[in-house]
This record gives sequence, C-alpha cells and structure tokens, in this order.
Amino acid sequence: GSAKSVAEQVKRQIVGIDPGAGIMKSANQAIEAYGLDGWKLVEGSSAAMTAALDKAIKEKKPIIVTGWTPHWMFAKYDLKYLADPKNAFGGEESIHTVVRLGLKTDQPSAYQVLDRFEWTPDDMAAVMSAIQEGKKPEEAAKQWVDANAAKVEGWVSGAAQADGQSLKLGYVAWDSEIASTNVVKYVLESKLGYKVTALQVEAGPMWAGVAGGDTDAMVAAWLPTTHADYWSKYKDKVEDLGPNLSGTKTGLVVPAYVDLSSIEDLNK
Ligand code: PBE
Repeated sequence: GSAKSVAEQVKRQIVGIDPGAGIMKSANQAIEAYGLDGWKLVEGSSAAMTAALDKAIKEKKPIIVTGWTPHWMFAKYDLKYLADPKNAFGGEESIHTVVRLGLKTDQPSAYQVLDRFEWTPDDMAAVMSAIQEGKKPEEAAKQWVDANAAKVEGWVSGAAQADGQSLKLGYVAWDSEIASTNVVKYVLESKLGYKVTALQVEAGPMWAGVAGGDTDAMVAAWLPTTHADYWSKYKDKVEDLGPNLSGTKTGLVVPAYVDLSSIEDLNK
C-alpha cells in the first residue's frame, strides 16, 4: 500500500458544501467530537462537492465529502458512509414541509397540497437521477408526476383550482431539494393552476423568508437534527406540516475503495 495515510493524501480536508447547510455544522461537530486536529472543512457548494467527488473517483484518489441520502451519487458511484459512533450527525431524520403562518386561511387549496405532499426516498432519487443525467429539473418533475399519477392524485384530490393566485416556494440548490421543489411546483401549476415561483436562496434566508411571511412555503426542512438551529430560531413564526419524506441520512462519505470505515479512523 501507499506510504502516505489517507489523511495525508487528502491533506486533512473534508469537502463540504454551502456554509448555511446544516450538514456543515454537523461536520464541524464531528471534527470537534473526534478530535480531528488539523482537519479543515472546506466550504463550497453541492455542485462543487459532486464535481470534486467525480474527479477523485476518475483518478482513483481518496476523497472525503459531506454526503446525504437521498442523493443520486449513491446510484452513480460505489460509496460508503464512515461510521459515526459518537453520533455527530444525528440519526435518521425526515424532510418536513414548513409554511408561513396564515397560509392555511389565505390559500387553503395550496395548503392542502403542501400538507399532503409525501413521497419516498426512491421517488426523490428517481427525480434526482433524471436531472443528473441531463434532464431539466422541470422536465424531470413532469416525467415523475406523469408516471405517478395515483400518488399525485392523493395530494390534489378535492383541492379547488387557483383563481389567479401565485405562490412562492423557497429552496436551496441542494440536489435533493431541487428535485422536491420542482415536483411540488409542477403539481401546483399543472393540477391546480397556481403561478409558482421557486426562489433559490441560501439556507438561512430560506428559513427567514418563510418565518417573515415573504415566502409561502419550503419542502426542505431537515429535522430534527440538521436544521435544529433554524428550527429553534423560527419555530414560533412558521407552521410545520410534518414530514414529506422519511429515512434520510447525513454524514461523511468516501468512495468504497478508500481504506477507512469510521470517522475515528481519520486520526490514524
Ligand atoms: N443537505 C441536504 C441539507 C439539507 C438537505 C443535507 C445538504 C443541509 O442542510 O445540510
């Protein structure tokens, strides 16, 4: 084997994403909890992280990234989560739909759809993979909705058609949330006639927008752990409509060929 440890080869760097993402806070907690002295979490974006991962895999080099499930990268590459015995990333959680106060009375029809919106990790992964393979998010959303008519009917049945109303959804450019937000946007537009704006922002402004009432809703709240800080800051100013997807995971992810199995191994 190589004389250099994995830590040396990756220059003690973990490839992160946007600084507002909850997974960045969890990764910094992991650096603390496991005493990873000299390690650095590098800020970037969801897209830059997957580009770095792709490059490392093509070159058969080690890399450590902040990763999460559902994500297309687990279908495209042979990857593994590093074990997290200290539970720095928390356990399984859910993605919740969170709306502004007053939406229920102002826009009952959109509220119903947002409240009923619920799908599985496989559903989301299908939309994510279609986008990753080159489909526009709007097209991938339409394709999924057309192929899952019964599920979608359960969300919209009985909801009145919009009467010229518009709706603003906030989201962050995380691959998972690009998928979910486009599906909800397409359903509200094509089934109920809403005019929907999907506003791409950072995580902090996404939460602040719904709490301030400027944004109507988001389908991107990872709870109870990943967005715990945002939740404790804004919980009295928003309405939580509960999980739209259950069974997520976050953590440190490496290609399967990297000789590490636990975050604890990073100290070796
Ligand atoms: N994520 C994906 C987000 C939530 C969705 C895990 C990158 C985060 O805040 O970390």
